[in-house]
Amino acid sequence: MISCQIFGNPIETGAVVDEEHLVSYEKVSEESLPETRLFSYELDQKDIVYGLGETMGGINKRGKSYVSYNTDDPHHRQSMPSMYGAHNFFIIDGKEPKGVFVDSPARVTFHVDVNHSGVVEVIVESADVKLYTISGDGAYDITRQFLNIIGRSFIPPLWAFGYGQSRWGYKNHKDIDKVVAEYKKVDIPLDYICLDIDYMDRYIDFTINEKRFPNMKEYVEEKKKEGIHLVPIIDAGVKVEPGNETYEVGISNGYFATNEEGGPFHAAVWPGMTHFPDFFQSATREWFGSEYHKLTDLGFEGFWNDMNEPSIFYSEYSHKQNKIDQILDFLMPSRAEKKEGSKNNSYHDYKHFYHMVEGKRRNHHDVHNLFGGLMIRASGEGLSKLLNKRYLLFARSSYIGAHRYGGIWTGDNHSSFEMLQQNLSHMASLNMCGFLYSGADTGGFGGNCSRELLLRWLAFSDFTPLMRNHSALGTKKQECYRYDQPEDFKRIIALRYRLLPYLYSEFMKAALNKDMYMKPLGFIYPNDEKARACEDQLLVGEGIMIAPILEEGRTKRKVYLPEEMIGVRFDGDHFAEKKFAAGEIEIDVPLNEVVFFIRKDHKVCIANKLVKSTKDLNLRDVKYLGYDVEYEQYKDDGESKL
Ligand code: MIG
Repeated sequence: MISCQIFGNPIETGAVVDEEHLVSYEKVSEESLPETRLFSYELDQKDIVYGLGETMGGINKRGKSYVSYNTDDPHHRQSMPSMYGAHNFFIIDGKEPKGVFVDSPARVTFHVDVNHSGVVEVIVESADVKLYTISGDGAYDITRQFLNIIGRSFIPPLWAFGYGQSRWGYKNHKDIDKVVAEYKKVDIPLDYICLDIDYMDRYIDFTINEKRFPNMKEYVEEKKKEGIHLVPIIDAGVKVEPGNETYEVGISNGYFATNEEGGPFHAAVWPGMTHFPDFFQSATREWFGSEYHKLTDLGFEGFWNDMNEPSIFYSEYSHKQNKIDQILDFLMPSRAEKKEGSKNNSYHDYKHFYHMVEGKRRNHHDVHNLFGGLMIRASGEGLSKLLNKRYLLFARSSYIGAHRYGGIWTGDNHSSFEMLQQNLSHMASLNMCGFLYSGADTGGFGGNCSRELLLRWLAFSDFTPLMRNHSALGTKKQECYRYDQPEDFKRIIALRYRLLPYLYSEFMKAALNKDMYMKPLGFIYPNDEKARACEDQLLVGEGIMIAPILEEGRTKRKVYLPEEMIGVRFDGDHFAEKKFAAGEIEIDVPLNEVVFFIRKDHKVCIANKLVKSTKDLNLRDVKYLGYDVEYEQYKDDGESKL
């Protein structure tokens, strides 16, 4: 049962599509209210609070406050209230389980049992809001109802499930060729390489630096023949420069967001001064989406969207303000701590930033959380018109609803085991709000990644739909071939490619049936307290449970089996199976092996042969592991639209 209370005059965010008319609507107040406590609930001691998508912390969100206010802050830490996305859906799983979705593009604060208060409170800054509440038979049922009303997840092509290599710092075709050649040399499969901002002409969207990539069209084609897709980045800001066609067309058609005087809003990001497309207007979305033809014409079929919070380095407003701000922050450290966000999200910038929303001028601050998601929508809608097959798209900032047009990655994490654990928790909560195609920067973006951490992280990423090794400029280079004994990396990545027939089948079934691909244990074993409390294991599709090593220096770990399962150990070549009774066991997991579990009465299909890229993968050439039952494998050509 889903009901929606409408307060004031909320704008249409596009989060809920409700194609089956499952929601009953009720207008609660005609007027917009000021900052309001929208929801409050007293928890029982055993209640679990699941959800909130891309927020820091564990699978159970109790004990913290979270603020939906999309923020580019590359110093990920447990105490940060906001990340890049606004995913205002959570579930209180107790005696009377309840799902709540706060549909508002403004700032929303969630206090979830802070200091053991036992209370969940939701505070909205703007009470023009739709409040959805969902009752049902437990957390899983409620999530499925929610996924039903927000619509089907984005579905990328099969190659997007391969292993991808990325790094901020690849400058030209020689750098890319080297990555391809080195991966070949160590015989590790690879499906795509991301092009970060340096492929562009001076960071100008939809351009190519022709000195660095002289014949891009031929080059893209040549790489595709080798089984490698190139995936360029597109940033939110369009460089202000006469001669930049995107800028000129944008200006003459009024496609850019404005300042108080009604002229285009200026702010500096990578290209220098930029204007931001006003993604709130459908004409702007259509135009920006069609700009991708400049890249699809060159043969590109996959893209990533960055800086779409939007992230702003400075503007004329924050610049003036910054000095005063800095002095005040220095004099009053508590003031600095209280201000949410980092240097790239300034209230002083956003205050001067306006959009046309449903025919009215609105200040950016009031609709902030929707900006990034609308860029995903513009890009996705454009790409589906331009290509007659599926596209890959993943972005940084998002709002629920954008999951229908693209996936997301979780931004600038760093090389630490804590971030690997965070990646696992994120997969649970992101799946709850439809972002099935997601993943983190494997190995960590900031900092230097050790051999041990990269191997353990890859062993987890083997199961996440987006499996991309990405790192920041200036950090230790993180490609697998740079570490000792690359054959160990090959063993771990080989598991991904052998398991692809199952992983792809389960992802596709989840997407097509509006289901989750990865789930917390408590969703499937709701009456098992140990399963409910489990923060370091996940279910992958219908049949697999994973229990990765998430701590440094460990080669053993405890695993909780809620029911009898078959443990599978993969050493790079062979799959050894062993049955375990329900209960707690301890397993050995050397650095170059992966162990996972097959649920009782389930089976898993694996590729007979290890391929070098999904180009050569035959989804029909499989054998089975696990129990002697039927398995219905989803198969298709991996690229036709659905
Ligand atoms: O200000 O394009 O999160 O993945 O490598 C940094 C450079 C901009 C942030 C992204 C990261 C990317 C980087 N970008």
